[in-house]
Amino acid sequence: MVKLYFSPGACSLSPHIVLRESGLPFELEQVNLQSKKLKSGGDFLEVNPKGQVPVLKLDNGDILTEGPAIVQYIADQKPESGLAPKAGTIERYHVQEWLNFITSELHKSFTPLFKPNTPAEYAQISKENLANRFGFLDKELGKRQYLTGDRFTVPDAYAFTVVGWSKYKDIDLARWPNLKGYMDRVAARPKVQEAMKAEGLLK
Ligand SMILES: N[C@@H](CCC(=O)N[C@@H](CS)C(=O)NCC(=O)O)C(=O)O
Repeated sequence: MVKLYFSPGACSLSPHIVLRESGLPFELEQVNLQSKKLKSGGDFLEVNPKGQVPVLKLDNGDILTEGPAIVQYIADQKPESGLAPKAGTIERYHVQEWLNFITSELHKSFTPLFKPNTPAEYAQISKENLANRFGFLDKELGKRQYLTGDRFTVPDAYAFTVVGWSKYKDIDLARWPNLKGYMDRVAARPKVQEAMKAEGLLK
């Protein structure tokens, strides 16, 4: 069985959602990102020297890091789930295009907002960059239900996770109604609810 190393509400929520959406059996191992210790005991840096979640430990013991790679690996274990189109197709490249956009333009613009030593002006620039990207997302989501079409694929789990951090940083999504509607739509999915409950993010 694969094992997902996660921290509640962190970017590891994305592969956690994808695991539940895929139906692949898995177990969870909680990580303390400050102390780099595993909840069950043990040193997380021995699992991932980068000290970051998500990490997926495969059945054969291999370790896979980097969220965009992990979600595609999971989707490819269950191609019938439709969570990612077949590798090599233009539809798959569009999935990768979204994953790359989310990781580089959204995820890493949020990171300084969570660091206590980020200067206020830098935080302000990060928030402006995010607002600009949210404007783009809002236009795209005016055209379709999910990022790549009318069905949920792996970048939706990632976008939902990262855009969801807005609530911790006083960014009101009501400014972008299509994006807000999309967040509500993803949040209502039963497997998304299950993942959030398992991480203690929902009652
Ligand atoms: N490039 C990595 C970044 C992962 C990442 O930023 N993880 C954060 C949580 S959202 C983390 O583990 N932070 C702790 C740290 O960097 O020490 C990926 O895309 O998976």
